[in-house]
Formats: sequence, C-alpha cells, structure tokens
Amino acid sequence: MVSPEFSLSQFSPMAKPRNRSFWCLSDSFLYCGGVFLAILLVCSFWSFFTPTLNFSSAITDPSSAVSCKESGFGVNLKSDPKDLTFYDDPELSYSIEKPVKNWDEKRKQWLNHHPSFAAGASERIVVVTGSQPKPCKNPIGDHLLLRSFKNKVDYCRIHGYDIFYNNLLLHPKMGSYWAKLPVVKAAMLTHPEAEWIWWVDSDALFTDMEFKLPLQRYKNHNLVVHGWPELIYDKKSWTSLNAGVFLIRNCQWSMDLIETWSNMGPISKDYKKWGEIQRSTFKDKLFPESDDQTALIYLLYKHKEKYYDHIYLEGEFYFEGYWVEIFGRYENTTEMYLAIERGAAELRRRHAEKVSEQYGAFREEYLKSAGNGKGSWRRPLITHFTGCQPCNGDHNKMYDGESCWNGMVKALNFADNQVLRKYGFIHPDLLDSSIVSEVPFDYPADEGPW
Ligand SMILES: [Mn+2]
Repeated sequence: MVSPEFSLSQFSPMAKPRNRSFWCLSDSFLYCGGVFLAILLVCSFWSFFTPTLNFSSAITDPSSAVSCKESGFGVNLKSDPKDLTFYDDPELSYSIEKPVKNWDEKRKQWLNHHPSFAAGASERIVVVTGSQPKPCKNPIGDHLLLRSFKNKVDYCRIHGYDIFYNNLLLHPKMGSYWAKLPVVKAAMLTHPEAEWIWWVDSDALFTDMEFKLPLQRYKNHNLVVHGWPELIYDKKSWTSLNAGVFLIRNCQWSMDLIETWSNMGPISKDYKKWGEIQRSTFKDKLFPESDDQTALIYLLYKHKEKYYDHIYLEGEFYFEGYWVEIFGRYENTTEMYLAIERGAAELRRRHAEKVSEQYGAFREEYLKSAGNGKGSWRRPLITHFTGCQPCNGDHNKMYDGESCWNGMVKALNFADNQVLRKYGFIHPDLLDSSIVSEVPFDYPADEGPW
C-alpha cells in the first residue's frame, strides 16, 4: 500500500519538462525564498529584539508585500479605530425580534474605518452552519456532525473563507429549521467585512472541494438558493427550492427579508395561521406547521414582483443536491476524474494546499463535456442528506437508515480524498473511513498497487 521506491521510470513523458523548468528557476526561486524568509524572521523575532536591533532596511522595502503590522490575508486584525460605528449604538440589537435599519450605510461606514477589509470585501464569504445544543440521540450522530463540520472547515480553508459554527438556539422559540435565521442575522452584524453569508445545513456536505461559487453571476441578486421557477409558479410545490443551503448578501434588503421571513415562524402570533396558509397553497406539504422553506417559497409565489428579481434560483449546478440521486455515482466520478488526470500532467503535479484554486481552474478545461447537475459525472458541489436526520436518527421512513449512514460516509470520504491527497494520502475504499494509503509521486499516472 506504500508507494514504490522513487525511480526515473515513474516520470511520465509529460511530467519531465515541468521538472526541468523547476530547476532552471531554482536560482531566482532560492533568492526570493531567502528574502521572504528574512522578512518572516523579522516579523517573528521583532517583539523579542526590538528596539535594539535595526532591521528597517528589510521591512521598509516597498517591493515587499509582507508587513509585520498585518496578518491574515492582507487584512489588519489588530486595529479598531476609535471612530464610532454601529457597534457603539446601544440601541442596536442582534436579536431576530429587533429589526436593523440603514444597514447598508452602517456597514459602509465600518468598512471606511477599516480600509484593509474594504479591499476585497465584495468577494468575502463567511460560511455559517451549526447543530443542536445537546448531544445527538443517534449513537453515531455526533461523529457524523464532527465529520460534517470538518468537511466544511476543509472547504473553507481551501478557499480562504471564514466559518462560524453555532450550536445554540439564539431565540428560544426559533428551533429546528427556523434556528438558522437568528444565526444568519447575527452573523451579518458580526461580519461587516463580508459581502456574503453562506448558510450550509449540518446534513449538507461539500463534495467538490475545488468548485468556487460563480459570484459574478449573482451580482444583481441578494439571495441564492437551489430552485426552479416552474415548480414554484406552476406546480406550487413546497420542494420547489431548498432552504437548507443559501447565500445571502450582507445588506439591508436581506435584513428586511429575514424580518419578514422569520415573522412566518414561531415568533409570530400568526404562526399557526401561516401553517394553514402554506398547506392550502402548496398542497404537497407534508406537515401542518409553518416551516422556513415553504415560507420562502410563499414570499416568491405571493409577492413575485417584490422578490423574484432579487432571488437567484440556481438550477444549473448542484448548489445543493438530493443525496438519493447522487450518492451512487461517487465511484464513477472518481474514475472519470482519474482518467482526466492520467492524460494531464499539470493536474497531477503535487502542490501546496494554499494554491488549490489554481488546479481547480486548470481542471475546468477538462470538465466541459461533463455537464452539470442531474445526470452529470461532474462532482456535485454539495450533497444534501435531506430526510436522513443524522443527529437524532429519525430518518424519513422512505429510506432505510443504512443507506443514509453509508451515503454520508461515502460522501465524506469522497470529499476527504480531494483534501487528503494534498497531504499525501487517500482512502482507497469510500465505505471504509479507517484505511488510508500513501499516494505515490505523480499519482495517478501509474495504475498501480497503492
Ligand atoms: Mn438539511
């Protein structure tokens, strides 16, 4: 299971030029590396040696992108100017029951006072997810939740996104599927530096760790959900969109939506009435209580003129996909991707995890014939285990528990393989989480035993 001895015969013909050019660049590489290392050393030792040592010539070099005052991705994590912002307003409340007004101006003012965050703010995403406050009833539930969280942490690390995990009810009445709205509202206020909050359910797993959201496509919209207009307006179905995964712009429009949306939930005095209205409008709805998904569909259905132009119904790829139509295809998809890589040395090249997005962009060239969404062999961005209820174990009777848990394990290992490979290992069997094999150099050019 361990890679064979290093030998020249392992190089594919396509890989050779790459190695040659690497060594041709070695001088300048070493020089730049040396300069970078010197700057890093100054940064790490500055606090110990200042003020007696003078390294000013190194740190004032204008060509250097590294500054000791900055940390993170070029943002200043250590400065909060004294200028007053919305945070200093005693009237501001994070509670779902107290609406926020003039949020666009308030957020803009904060960004003006924090210029290092203003740059790049439009692309910044915070992923928000969570689970219940208490241990899971299902004996393997907490293990599945841990792996589900690891899956999201992996995706966020690869793409440079922040992530917040909530396991409290921020409003005592807003339980189960309603719990996300108070969290998303609070996260918007806590992250004025982020243009987008991306809610991802705990039973939804990233299964394409490379895929990046096409934000450009959503530039004129404030909410993105997986959904289909004909199912809303013609079929009037409560599953015409899925509210378990959504991307919401951090702006006043979204604050207003969350206010209207949550007022169809348990905090409303009309909560019972909303359940009745939903059931009479969307006849396939299975249960009498008002739920967040049907509530959102109701807003789109009833107030199309107000909402439709602002909500992007993403149906082109698996913004989230129903696990039943996906989980049998992971092995085939794995094979298709390996076949591509056998013919593309640039995709096989080992690399640092931090530059993964570059390889995702390379791969796009080879995925043009894969299609997208249903019936495609492309990796689905998110596989959603709706109805599986991993934490309490009360899965929908339509499925047996085995297929739910096996499906989740497969999805987790399928995703993990995309990450683990950069650490030098791989799960050879998607259903066996405990076994890993070392990945040989130039994998998968050689077919064999690994
Ligand atoms: Mn879900």
